[in-house]
Amino acid sequence: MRKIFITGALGQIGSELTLHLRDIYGDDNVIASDIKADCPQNISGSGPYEVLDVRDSRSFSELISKHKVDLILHLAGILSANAEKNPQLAWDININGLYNALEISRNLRCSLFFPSSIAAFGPSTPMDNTPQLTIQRPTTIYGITKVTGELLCDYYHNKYGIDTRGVRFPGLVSYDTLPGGGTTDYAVHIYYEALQKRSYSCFIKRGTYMDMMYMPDALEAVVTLLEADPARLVNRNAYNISSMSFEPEDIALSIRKYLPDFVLTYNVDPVRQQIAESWPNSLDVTAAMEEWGFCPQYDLDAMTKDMLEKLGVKLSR
Ligand code: NAD
Ligand code: AKB
Repeated sequence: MRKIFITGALGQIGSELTLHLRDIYGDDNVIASDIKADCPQNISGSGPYEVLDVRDSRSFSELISKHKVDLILHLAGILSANAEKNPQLAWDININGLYNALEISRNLRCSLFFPSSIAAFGPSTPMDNTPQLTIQRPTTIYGITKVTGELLCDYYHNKYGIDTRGVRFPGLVSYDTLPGGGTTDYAVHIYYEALQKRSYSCFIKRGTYMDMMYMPDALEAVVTLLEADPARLVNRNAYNISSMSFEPEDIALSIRKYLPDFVLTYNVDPVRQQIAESWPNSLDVTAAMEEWGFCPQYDLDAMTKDMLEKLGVKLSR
């Protein structure tokens, strides 16, 4: 059985991925970690939890040895909007944290999963049906750390034979844990405020398309890639994945199918708008489908239905 160590496990992805992986691989085989000392009971009560700053290479390495880990899922990081507020911190955590994870993987012979992002593309990238292999000249510090991460993972695979794998996640929509300071966060906040206030003031401009995916499809994609036959993984570190592309009016229309009085207004944030405009409108996900069977289930309306149901229950507690 695999021994899996997750960094940044209390974030939007990790808080759900930890529990999903514990269901599959066994509670004791999935060690969650985060820089935060306060860990929710559903994570700390169902399996091991360690406090770790991924920049502390000695503690990181000791934990990997202590738990006899063979696979690191490196989720710790600073997302796009927060990264623009403090680019030096974003570089430190996103790059030095990843470097530590890669060096530990080399020294202790672990496999490594690293999530890249649609942010790894930039304004000179073809915007529609963005190819798997294309121009990558991002203009955000977050995107620069993601391209660097993709290349570092390629390097460690080619030079040291480390089994590195990764995807370029689109914006992820979920109801369990709020997103951690990104540009696509509006697509989560809109559901909360639709239920709580029947209105939402959007910081992204009408007509701005970005790729998105519902969290259950993201969790399934990670497991499918981790279990994939390595011989088939040509683009192993940075698969384009996505299941929908929409702009704010599309998600408002979808919400109105269930909440007809929902009102969408705009109060555009220039920083996040500029970031959004530098990212693709829609990705070509053919490589992920062909090389490891990526097969998302949720389109926009299916996601809206499930989000409103599950979030409604959560908010009424
Ligand atoms: P998040 O911001 O919700 O969570 C990140 C976690 O990392 C937080 O719990 C935070 O406490 C932790 N962290 C921050 N600095 C740390 C440090 N120095 N040491 C240890 N932990 C630290 O992010 P997320 O949405 O869960 O994203 C996880 C990864 O997936 C990130 O690399 C992100 O870039 C990538 N990603 C996310 C999305 C998305 O829409 N959620 C999309 C594309 C890529
Ligand atoms: C962000 O908006 O920063 C993230 C991402 C797409 O990487 N959700």
